[in-house]
Amino acid sequence: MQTIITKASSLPWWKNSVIYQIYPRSFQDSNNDGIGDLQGIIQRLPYLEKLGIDAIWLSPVCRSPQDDNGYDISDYQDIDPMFGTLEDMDKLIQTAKKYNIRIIVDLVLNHSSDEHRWFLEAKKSKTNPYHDYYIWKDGTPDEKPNDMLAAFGGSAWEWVPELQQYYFHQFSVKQPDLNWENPKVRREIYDMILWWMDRGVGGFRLDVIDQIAKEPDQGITSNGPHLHEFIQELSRETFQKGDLITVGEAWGANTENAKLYSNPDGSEFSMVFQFEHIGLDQQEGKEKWDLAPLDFIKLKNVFHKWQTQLYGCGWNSLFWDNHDLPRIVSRWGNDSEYRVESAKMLATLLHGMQGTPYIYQGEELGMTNVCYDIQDYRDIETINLYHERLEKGYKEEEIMHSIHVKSRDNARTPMQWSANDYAGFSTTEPWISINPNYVQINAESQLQDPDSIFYYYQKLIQLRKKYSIFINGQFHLYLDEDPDIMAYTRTLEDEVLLVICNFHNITRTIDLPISIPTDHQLLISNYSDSIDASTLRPYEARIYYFKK
Ligand code: TEU
Ligand code: CA
Repeated sequence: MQTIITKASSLPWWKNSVIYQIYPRSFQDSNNDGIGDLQGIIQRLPYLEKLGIDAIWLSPVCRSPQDDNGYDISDYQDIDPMFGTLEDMDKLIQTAKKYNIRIIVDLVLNHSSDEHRWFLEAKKSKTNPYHDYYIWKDGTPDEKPNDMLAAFGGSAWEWVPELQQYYFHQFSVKQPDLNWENPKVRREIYDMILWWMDRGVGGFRLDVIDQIAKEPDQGITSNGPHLHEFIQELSRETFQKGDLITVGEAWGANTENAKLYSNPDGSEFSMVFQFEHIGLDQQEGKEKWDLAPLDFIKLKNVFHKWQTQLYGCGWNSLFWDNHDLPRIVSRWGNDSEYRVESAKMLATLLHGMQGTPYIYQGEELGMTNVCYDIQDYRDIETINLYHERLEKGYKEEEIMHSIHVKSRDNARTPMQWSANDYAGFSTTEPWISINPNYVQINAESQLQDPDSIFYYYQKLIQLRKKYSIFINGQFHLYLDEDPDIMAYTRTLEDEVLLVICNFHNITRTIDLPISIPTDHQLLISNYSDSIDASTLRPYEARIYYFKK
C-alpha cells in the first residue's frame, strides 16, 4: 500500500504542527529556589524534541506581581526575575530554534497588573495622560455602577477613593481592564508585539481575546460590538508582518464567530481556542464548581459540530488540558486501574480530529489530579471560591469536593521528571506541593518503557506528520447515540481513517460503522494484542487507515 507523505508546502506550517504548553513555574527549576524557570526549560528541550512537538506555548513569563501567576503583567517587555532575564528568554528562543521548536508568547492584552506603570499613572488623577488607558466610572463608595461580577469573585468594580471613581476589572482587583477604545492603548500594544516579533518568537497566544471589547455600561464582556474590528487592526498592525502562529483564547466562541477568529484569509488569527467541549460536566447555567456527570452524547455532538462547521472555512485547536483545567485522565478517563489505557484513548480521540493539537505539560505522562487540603492550594480562583462558598453557607466537604475535581491547581503541580526527591523538578520544596504519585508516574520511567503514554503521544505526532489525511480529511461521526463509543472517519478522496474509541470501563461489541478491508493498516492502538475489530475492551482505541 502506498504511503501518503505530506509535503505540505502549500499549507501554513502550523496546520500539521503540534503545540506543547509549558506552565513555566511548574516545569523545571534550574536554580533550586523551588520555582520553574527559563533555564530549566532550555535544559528540557531535548525531551521535547524527542516527543516531536513543533512549538511551545509559554504561559506568561513577563514581569508580574504574580497575583494570578503571571496573567497580571506589570511590564510586557521584561522577564520576571523569578523566571530569569531577557537574555535567558533570547537564549530560549534561539536554542529552541536549533531543535526546530518555536516559542509562542502568551499575550495578556485584556488587562494589565495594577502595578503596571500605566495603571500607577492612571490612578494619579483624572487628567493624567494614562487615565484613559483603563475603564473608570464616577460614583459613590456605597453604590457600584452596576452589579457586574469579576471572574475571581466579588464585584467587577473597585473603588479608588483618591479619584472618587471606580475602575473595571473582569478578573482580580489586581487585573484592571485595559480600555481598547483608546487608540493610544492599541498603539502601545502593537509596538510591544512588534518588539517581541523582532526577538524572534514564533507566535502568540491571545489571552481572553473575546473580552477586550467590553461595554461595561451595557453589561457586555465577551463578543462586544467592536471586537472583530479591534482584532483585525491588531492582526494587520502586527502578526501579518511575520510568519507566525496565532491562537485566540475565546470562552465565548461559537462556530460562527470562530470562522472570523480563524478566517483562512489571515485577517485575524491562525486558529481559535474554544471551550464548548469543556463545560459538559457542570450543571447548565451554573458555575464550573457545580458538578454534573459528563454528558458523553453531548460531547460527541459538540466535536461533530466543530469538526463539520469549520471544515474548509476555519481552524480549531484540539485540547483536553491546559493550566486552567483539571487533568483529563482524572476527569474523563480513569486515573486508577486503566490510567494508561484511558490516557492513550483520550489522546487518540483528540489527535484523530482536524485542528492543531495541544499537549499540556505532563499530559503525555498521564499526570493526574491532586487531592490537597485547602492550605496547599495556591490558585487565587480556588482560594477565593473556598471563602466565598463558606460564607454563602456551603458545607466545607462539598466545597473541597468541587476543588478536588475542578481546581486549576490540578494542572499546576510540578512536572514529574523522575522518582528522585522533588520529582526531579527541583532540589528544594517547590512553590506548590508535588503530586505524591510521582514515584510511579514520571518521565524517566516512561522513557524506558516502549509502551508508555509518552511514546504513544510521540507516535500520534509522527502519524500526523506522515499522513496528510490527519490535516485535511473530512470528518464524519458514526454511532452518535452510542453511550460508550466514539467512532468517526476522516476521508480524503479514496483514503479513509477510521477512529474508534471506547470511552468507558466496560467491554463493548459494536456494529462497525463501515467495513474495514483486509489490506488495512492499524496505525495505532492502545492494546498490544488484537482481537476482532468489533470488540472494544475498556478504553480501547484504534486508528485504521485504508483505501476505499
Ligand atoms: O483564562 C480565561 C478565563 O476565563 C479563565 O480565567 C476562566 O475563567 C477560569 O480559568 C475558569 O476556571 C485566562 C487564563 O488562561 C487564566 O489563567 C487567567 O487567569 C485569565 O485568563 C485571566 O488572565
Ligand atoms: Ca528557579
